[in-house]
Amino acid sequence: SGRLTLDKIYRYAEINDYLDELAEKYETVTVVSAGKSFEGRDIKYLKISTTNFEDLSKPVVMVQSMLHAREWVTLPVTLYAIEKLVVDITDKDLVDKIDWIIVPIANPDGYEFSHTNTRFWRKNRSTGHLIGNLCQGVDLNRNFDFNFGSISSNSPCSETFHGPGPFSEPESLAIRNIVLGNMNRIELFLDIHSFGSLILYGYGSGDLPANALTLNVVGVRMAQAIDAVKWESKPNYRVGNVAMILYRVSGSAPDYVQAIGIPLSFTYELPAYRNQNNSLNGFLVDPDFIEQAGVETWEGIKNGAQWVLQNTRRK
Ligand code: 0X9
Ligand code: ZN
Repeated sequence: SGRLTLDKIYRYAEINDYLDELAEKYETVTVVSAGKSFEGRDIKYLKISTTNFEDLSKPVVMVQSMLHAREWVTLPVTLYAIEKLVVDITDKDLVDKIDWIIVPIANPDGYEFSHTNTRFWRKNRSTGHLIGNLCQGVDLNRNFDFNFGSISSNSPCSETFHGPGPFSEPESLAIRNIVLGNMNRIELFLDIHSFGSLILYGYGSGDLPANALTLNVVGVRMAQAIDAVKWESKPNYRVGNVAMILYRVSGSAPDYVQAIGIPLSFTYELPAYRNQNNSLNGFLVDPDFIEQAGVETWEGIKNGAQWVLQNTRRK
């Protein structure tokens, strides 16, 4: 709508208002709540369709951000993608021939807490597992039901605490329900994080999905598209299996999504942009770099979506 600018990081309530405004103003946009967070905030997402989202003929690309609270730059990047899909459409086919699901704030409680209390908060804010009154929160990217608990922390105080059980958290359940509700249509799932300049595919155990070669081809194409956008001081993206090029994980969202049969599922780790002290910190991003992040990341998303268009199983 033009109301949001790319020079600041908006709060949860502002984002919700913006999503509602978009839905009012544009016929292509529907706002849905995927359910409530632990503290009762709606986990809102957009369905974008130029025809009718309920007619099931088009492939769906799903993008989510802010599963980890402190990774602030992932939010404006997703808002930028929404703008390119709704307001300032430069790639018409991607809008006409694909339906989109966009979840800008997958972890609203953690996100707000990172504004009001602890800037580097990562997890959600659940209390089901507290030790005394300490160690709130579960790492939502360890709480999904794939290899649950095998390569993540059992300790509530850990930053990678996996939670009391698979899908113990309302936020991961909400994401799961979106995916299951659109099971046969989602052909590309992008979970946007920061930082590392990485395009990662499964599995976190080091085992490869049956279509790992395709995942690699698509990931490399996305990385090349991002790297082709020329900005200063931008590291090249690396592409690969998460366990081979980053570390081993279990219970992650993209692994679950891949394992249940969505063809292409990636973690998209943005670069560490410069902060206001001119040093690199992936979490504290100088607002001057928000637009750059948005433009670059859109190149990657767009390229992945173009692959879906050319290879969709629905045509
Ligand atoms: O550890 C994580 O959850 C992700 N990195 S972060 O620094 N944003 O916390 C990486 C998860 C990668 N998992 C899969 N691609 N399966
Ligand atoms: Zn993350």
